[in-house]
Amino acid sequence: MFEKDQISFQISQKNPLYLSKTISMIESTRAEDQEFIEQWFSQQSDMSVSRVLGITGPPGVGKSSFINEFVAELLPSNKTFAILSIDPSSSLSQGSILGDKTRMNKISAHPNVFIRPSPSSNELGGLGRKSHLIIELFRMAQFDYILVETVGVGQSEFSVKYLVDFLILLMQPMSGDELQGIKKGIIELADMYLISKSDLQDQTYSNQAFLDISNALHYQAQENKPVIQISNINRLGMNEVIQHLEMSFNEPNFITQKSKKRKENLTYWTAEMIQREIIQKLNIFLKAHELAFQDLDSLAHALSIKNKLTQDFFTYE
Ligand SMILES: Nc1nc2c(ncn2[C@@H]2O[C@H](COP(=O)(O)OP(=O)(O)OP(=O)(O)O)[C@@H](O)[C@H]2O)c(=O)[nH]1
Ligand SMILES: [Mg+2]
Repeated sequence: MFEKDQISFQISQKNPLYLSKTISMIESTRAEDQEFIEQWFSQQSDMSVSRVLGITGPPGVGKSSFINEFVAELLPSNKTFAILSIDPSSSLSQGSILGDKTRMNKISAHPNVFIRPSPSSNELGGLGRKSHLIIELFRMAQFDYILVETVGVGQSEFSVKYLVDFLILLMQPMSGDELQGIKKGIIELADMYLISKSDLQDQTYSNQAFLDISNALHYQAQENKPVIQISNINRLGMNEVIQHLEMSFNEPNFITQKSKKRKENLTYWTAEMIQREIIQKLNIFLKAHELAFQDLDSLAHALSIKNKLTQDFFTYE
């Protein structure tokens, strides 16, 4: 256990050791760790300057390589970066974690960059259970940029928007057909679309993808969202990406939107945290009453047990 004052000071200094220690406590399931972290968070002021960007897209599309290039481009301006890479496979193997870090080889050793791979839990379909609190920690440390890498699969495609201010979707179309499959919800969700690997010899697919996404946005009256062909190999599109981000973040409208979004995000995670605490308690309750489930010999019996235990649960201490 370390001192709260020490943590606050060291976090404000972006001390990597303390950031890691605090994240371990955030991720811990021990009640005393959770209590300590919540108390500590409650004492912090909510005055963040961070820009929180989500980078999402299918496996292998080039998310980590993009982060590597993007951060390398901005490092000379002396900005600070925290990167949370949420990996759905990392609970099974360490392979992809190493994968993400090696893809970020240009930036991983830089003192202004803190990279945290985080295993995802299955319950949120690709997002870590405590991702939002880790991002809050980075906000409190006042990193200039917080980048959240998530594989865009299933539910996480939709939950990730509650973690960030601005969502970037990477796509690598291999054939025109695949783009037909872009879900309407995703088009509405992202704030910027990047067609990755646009250095590949045959540009037909990249050009086609550009048209398809632009058309899809047009039909949904969202044509003001940028669609950019990029390459992480020859920096194609990087200046355009940075210019668009700069413009978006400085727009007066966006600043109002950002505080509205902050409220939406907090609402989502508060409900989420309540659900989780109730489920945790419910699991303990069910375990304590497992005997009641033995010898359920008829539907009538099952229903009466269900009613009795449901009632008991609400008065369970
Ligand atoms: N040709 C080309 N290859 C790229 C580009 N960007 C990434 N790659 C390659 O694509 C592969 C996957 O890149 P990553 O950056 O690891 O992709 P990712 O989306 O982070 O992958 P996961 O984290 O596993 O989902 C690697 O072999 C990269 O070298 C690019 O712009 N052009
Ligand atoms: Mg990656």
